[in-house]
Amino acid sequence: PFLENVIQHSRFLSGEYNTTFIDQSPDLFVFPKRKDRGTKMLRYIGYTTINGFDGDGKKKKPNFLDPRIPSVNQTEEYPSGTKQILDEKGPDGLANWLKEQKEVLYTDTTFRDAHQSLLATRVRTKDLLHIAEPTARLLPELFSVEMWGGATFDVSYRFLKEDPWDRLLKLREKMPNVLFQMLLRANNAVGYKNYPDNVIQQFVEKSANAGIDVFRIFDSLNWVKGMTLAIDAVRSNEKVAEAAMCYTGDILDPSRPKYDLAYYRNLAKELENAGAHVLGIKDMAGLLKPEAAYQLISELKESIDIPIHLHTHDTSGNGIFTYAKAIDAGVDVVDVACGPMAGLTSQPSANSLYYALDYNERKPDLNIQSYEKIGHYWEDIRQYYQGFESGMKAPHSEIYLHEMPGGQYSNLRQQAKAVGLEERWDDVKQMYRRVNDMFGDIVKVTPSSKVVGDMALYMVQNDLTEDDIYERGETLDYPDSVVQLFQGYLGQPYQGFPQELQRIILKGKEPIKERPGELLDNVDFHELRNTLYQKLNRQITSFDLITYALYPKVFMDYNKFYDQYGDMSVLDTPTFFYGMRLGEEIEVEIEQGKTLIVKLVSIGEPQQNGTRVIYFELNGQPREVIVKDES
Ligand code: 3PY
Ligand code: ZN
Repeated sequence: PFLENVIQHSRFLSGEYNTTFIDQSPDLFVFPKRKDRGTKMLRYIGYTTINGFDGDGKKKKPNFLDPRIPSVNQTEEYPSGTKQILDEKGPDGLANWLKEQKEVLYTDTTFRDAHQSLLATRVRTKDLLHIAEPTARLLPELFSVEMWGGATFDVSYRFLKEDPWDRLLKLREKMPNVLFQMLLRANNAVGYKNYPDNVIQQFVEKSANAGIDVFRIFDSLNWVKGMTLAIDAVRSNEKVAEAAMCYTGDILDPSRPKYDLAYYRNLAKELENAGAHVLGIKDMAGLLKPEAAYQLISELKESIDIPIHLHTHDTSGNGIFTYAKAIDAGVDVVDVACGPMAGLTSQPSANSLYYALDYNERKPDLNIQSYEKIGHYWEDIRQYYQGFESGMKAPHSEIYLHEMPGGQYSNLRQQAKAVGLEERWDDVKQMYRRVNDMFGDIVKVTPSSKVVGDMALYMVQNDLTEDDIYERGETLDYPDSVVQLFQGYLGQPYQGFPQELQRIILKGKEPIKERPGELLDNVDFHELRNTLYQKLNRQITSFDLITYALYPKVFMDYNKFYDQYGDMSVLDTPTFFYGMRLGEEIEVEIEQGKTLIVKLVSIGEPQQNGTRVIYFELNGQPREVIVKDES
């Protein structure tokens, strides 16, 4: 077990060790108590069988077909890809290589934004791992795979009870040839607020060590001053800094002059000067219309030297048309998702765009049959997550009116439902736009989009109009996020905050003008390590430490779950979400070469104290667990 501990150690896997590694890592000598792993797992399965996932109510477990996994020869060497170009030539060399390509390149977002936008970010590591190697072997021509960051970090711990660092390390092993890309919310890292500078620097360093190559960095107000720290951190780790400008408004609409072509041209220049290797255009709501895309990309191709990477969401159904125009104008890379995980609030389909570019000299150089086979897997896997679908069934052109980002639409709808506003969803959408205009027409992307959503819900819930805010706004208590935005804690919007509204919301509080990180003390990681050690009573990895700095409560809750149930990332997804059917038998590989066979034999009647006894067989031996029936 010692050797096993070493080779599975996150620092070993990430190459982050030296000769003192063993001396300084007493956790290598802490061997887990194996004997109760089975019982803990049965407790989880029993609880979920009775109460549903996360106690969310029992649901009948459907009969899912085994997913179709394309076969690949695992003994062959991997075909070389963009990862090898970065490793050989460095980030500047990679950017130059990119500019020389005649064909448009693809970033595949299926492992991150696609499921963030369609399935509430719920796709589990296990399901990613099964398709990771076929994807890397069959699609080595991809520019990158976006597989980390954004909401995946938080959701992994909070809902899926898995460690996102583990996801990154394991995927990296299976995909050694294609660049790994993440979405970094600049000084908000993978959270919703500004963090101290050394937290951002540490986070970037650890992510780079663990396998991220391309960091797409954006600020939720397009505030360049809020992005330079992250750009510098990525550069000093010799990774690719893709600085992104978030697209809002409509450059061709004369009635929306705030975000015109000149605005984006200047912003792109600033980002290039700030050290970006690649310029990202992050159209998070899918507002970039085809003609605007053509003019924007043509203009930027003239005015900057770095390659351009375009991201959109297909909410309106116009995504392929927008990409086709952007490709005609010379965009270097576009973000797409594998067919069955594409469209609507997700990215446009990789497969459809490929065919749309038939006989076009910029058609991507890849094997479309491979994409189709990989698509079969996603088609099957998506069934597991049907409980998280947003319910949007058709292209949604109202996006041009309310401008909600792809990932927010279903989320806000859930939030509205939770506060009893399901029937007033149309009002919420309209109010979202109204709030945007009241706030001075701001960029709406995590976390600024959340603030607009919070304010819209607050106003609809309390039957407040815009006039009410100006007339008696000083007597109202606004959501914390709204106050913080107007205090400047998310940075400064282009052309400033509307002053009258700022005065009303802040009620005498002074807003800040500095970068919030300048006012925050750096975290003392040494002290934090001791604190965490006291709490967890185990050796603390550097990944644990940075996670705790970002999300203390989420991380502690995750550890509590882990103590109670163990590592549930080993369960198959249907069992993880639905538990088991009576008489069903499953196999669980709890570690390489060690498989448990679990059978659900019977479920006892509820007891006086609200518990039930669940009878299992574990490797043929009877076992019972007692679980609380929450119904
Ligand atoms: C995120 O920040 O998670 C986003 O995807 C924003 O578009
Ligand atoms: Zn997106």
